[in-house]
Amino acid sequence: MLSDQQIEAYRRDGYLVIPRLIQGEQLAELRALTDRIVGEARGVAANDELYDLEPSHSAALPRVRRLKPAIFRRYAFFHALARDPAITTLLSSLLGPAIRLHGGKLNMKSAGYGSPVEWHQDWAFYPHTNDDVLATGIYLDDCDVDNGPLMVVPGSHRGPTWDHHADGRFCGALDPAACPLDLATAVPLTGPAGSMTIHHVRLVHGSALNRSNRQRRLLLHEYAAADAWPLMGVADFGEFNDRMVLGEPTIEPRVVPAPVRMPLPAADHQGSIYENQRGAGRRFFETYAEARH
Ligand SMILES: O=C(O)CCC(=O)C(=O)O
Repeated sequence: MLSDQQIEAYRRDGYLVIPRLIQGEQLAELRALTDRIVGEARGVAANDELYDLEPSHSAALPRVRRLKPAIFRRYAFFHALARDPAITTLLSSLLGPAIRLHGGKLNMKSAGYGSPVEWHQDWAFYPHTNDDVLATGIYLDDCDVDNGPLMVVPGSHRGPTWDHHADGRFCGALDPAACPLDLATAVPLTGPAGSMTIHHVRLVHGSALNRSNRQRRLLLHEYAAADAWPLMGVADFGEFNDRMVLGEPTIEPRVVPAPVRMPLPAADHQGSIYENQRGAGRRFFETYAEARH
């Protein structure tokens, strides 16, 4: 369980880092399996159900940007890790006794060219009936300020839900020039391999291009309290309930007055946050990376 101090910090700042949560054989298997799946991208020509590819990817020189949610269906290891009691027990301190997995993915951020993720709130992608929703991120590699750590704006989860649209369509990124957010207060979430970050669904976050010579892989899991129902609807009720990772499901959503904007009309570039953000025309992290190097 989390301590009272950790719970208080999460409520105030919107994030936590749990150092070295995943260790030993479990971490070794996570890294080895990821290497194997990425190796199998050789020969893949275009984005598909499993792979989101860097713009510079070619079948001969595979460059994977993200492993998509299909990893949880295809690989028992990833399916089990998202449900590991070491994680769900911690999260019950924040989300209560009944928790559903909303989704997840593994972002690669490879050495030298790993793509940035522009500032955004996950809530803009998947608003729910209440905001007891968060994402965890497990670092597969040691992560410091140079290899593209997740960056968060403390306390921003208690503020507005910012506009994530451009030219009248959802684009998955907010416009820092149009939001009175002090990005100078952003904090990098760093830690040794196996550390786990936790961020609130409304927290503003992003990450820079990885120009270091070390990769930074981050396994993201999104979790919701069972009574937080997605406003975009439930396509398959059986599958929805199969994603319960702790406690019992409910058909009685809890509704709270959190500020919401719907991710509609849908992005021009569907597929992943990287694809969505192509429509943003905002490239905060390009100049950020230039300034740091
Ligand atoms: O990989 C990262 O650094 C950030 C990822 C993220 O925020 C997302 O995919 O929603």
